[in-house]
Amino acid sequence: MPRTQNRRGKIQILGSRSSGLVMRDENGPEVGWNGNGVVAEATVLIPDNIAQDLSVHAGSGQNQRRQVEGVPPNLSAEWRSIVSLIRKRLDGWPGFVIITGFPIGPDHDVDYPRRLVWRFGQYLGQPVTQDTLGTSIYEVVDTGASTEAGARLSVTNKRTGFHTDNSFEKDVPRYVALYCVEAAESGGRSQLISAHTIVERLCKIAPDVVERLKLPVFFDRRGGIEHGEEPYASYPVIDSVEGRLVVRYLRYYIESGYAKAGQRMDVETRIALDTFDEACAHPGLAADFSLSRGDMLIVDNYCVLHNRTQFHDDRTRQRRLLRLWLRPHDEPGADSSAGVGH
Ligand SMILES: O=C(O)CCC(=O)C(=O)O
Ligand SMILES: [Fe+2]
Repeated sequence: MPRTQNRRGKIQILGSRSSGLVMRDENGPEVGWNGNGVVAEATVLIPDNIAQDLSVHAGSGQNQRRQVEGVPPNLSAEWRSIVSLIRKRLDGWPGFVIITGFPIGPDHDVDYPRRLVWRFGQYLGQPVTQDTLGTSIYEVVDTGASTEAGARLSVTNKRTGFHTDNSFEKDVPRYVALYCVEAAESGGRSQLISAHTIVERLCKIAPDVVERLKLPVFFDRRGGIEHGEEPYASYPVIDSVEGRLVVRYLRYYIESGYAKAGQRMDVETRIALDTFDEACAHPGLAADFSLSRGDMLIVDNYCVLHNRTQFHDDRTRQRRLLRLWLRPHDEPGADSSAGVGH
């Protein structure tokens, strides 16, 4: 039985089953899957009557000050059971959830989606900041900025490549939530891949690659730095925290991380990263779907990589997603108001 092990924990690979492979983190549930078969299981529809309840709460108070409120003490039993189903999908198998049925109509004011994600997000976890400005609700929109000039991929219309968010900072946010306010005219599909599936595959076909990826590589911090800090950092791609697999990856930022660190990437590292990319590109491994207006995707950012395909906007309407990074309420440190990274 292949087995990966690193500094802080163990990831045990148990075998495979038809819907994907079965792995067990030391402290985690069975995880690992491939293909689109999981999408239906990962989809949660919010029934109309319950959705209306959220809509009423999010419906007023334009530009109100956003306080971190946590789970409302009077949250209804229906909501509690939906939240627990979502947490089950996120913390167990398959490690992501697509939530449909959030009310979003033409009459809602522009700030309404922000209030809605802010309120709903806190049913699941505590929002953490996403940049040096302290942004907690981050707009994913094509601003026309250039990645060559230092912009993050999330503000362009480019394919992002399979990645995990904030891979270049010490604290990796556990949940990444993306709420679709407007879909693109074309493209902008979501693709997800199980890190467990990739690691298991690599253990089988290229164990030396796994060994290399457990050692640090450079990452570009993409502007997320305070005065005097280095613009790059180094972390392993394959790591674990308290027995859970944690993958940090974004190939473009790794390439520019080496450039910023003034380091040449050695051949062994390049082969390891290429092999990781090839594993992600292996046919049939990724779940592939489109988010429609009003849908929310949430991934366990420790062990599910996401890719956004290139997109094209309508001349009058831009694709727009709102992104939250959440720390589950029951995770250590969740009651602190400090954000992750920068
Ligand atoms: O545009 C998307 O669908 C997601 C972009 C992305 O990966 C992110 O904002 O983290
Ligand atoms: Fe992302």
